Amino acid sequence: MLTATPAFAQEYTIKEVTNPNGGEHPYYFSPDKLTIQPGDTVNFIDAQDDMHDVMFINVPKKVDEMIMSPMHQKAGDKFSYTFTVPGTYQFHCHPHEKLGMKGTIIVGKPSKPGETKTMDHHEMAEHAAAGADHHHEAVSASGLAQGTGIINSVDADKHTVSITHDPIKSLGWPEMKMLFTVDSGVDLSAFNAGDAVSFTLKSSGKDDYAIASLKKGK
Ligand SMILES: [Cu+2]
Repeated sequence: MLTATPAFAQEYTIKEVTNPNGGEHPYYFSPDKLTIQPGDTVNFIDAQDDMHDVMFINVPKKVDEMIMSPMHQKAGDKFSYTFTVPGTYQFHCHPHEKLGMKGTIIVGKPSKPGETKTMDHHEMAEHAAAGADHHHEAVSASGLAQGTGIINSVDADKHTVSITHDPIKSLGWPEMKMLFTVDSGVDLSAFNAGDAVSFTLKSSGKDDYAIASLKKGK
């Protein structure tokens, strides 16, 4: 044949990993960088029983849909997507976004500056079919989300508290160590590292939560 034969579409796997040893990077995608060709499919697979999802946050401008998985909870939970538009795709796991769980897929060749767009997945998630699990929906429905956990440290000057919280189902969050800003009305002098606490969260800005109330005991 004189014409070029198109390559067969390939399948790739990216694992959603919870590192049992914790450390600096307790959550990550493996691999977190992948180059594929248009028409190839990537399977994102939960590597263990833990909560992760996949949200594409920056994609080539010609992509006309939101690329977002439902929340994965069990080993083997899978989300597959076939990439047709060439360019650079960036994604993250929403619960672990701030812990650096993110990755990049290049389809064909990388996008040049200005050829990609940011996807507003927070807004779109509310309209997605799977949105019932999604925390923005949960929060807009109730205004507040409830949580429990153990205090790691208190910073009275900055009015923040570090809490290792239990899974917060309404937000789709697994157990995590998180730093929260606390409402000025809460007296932090009563709290110390090691305290078991219950708290309510309110949405503060697009992607953040603040503690609206805090009390001792789970
Ligand atoms: Cu994750």
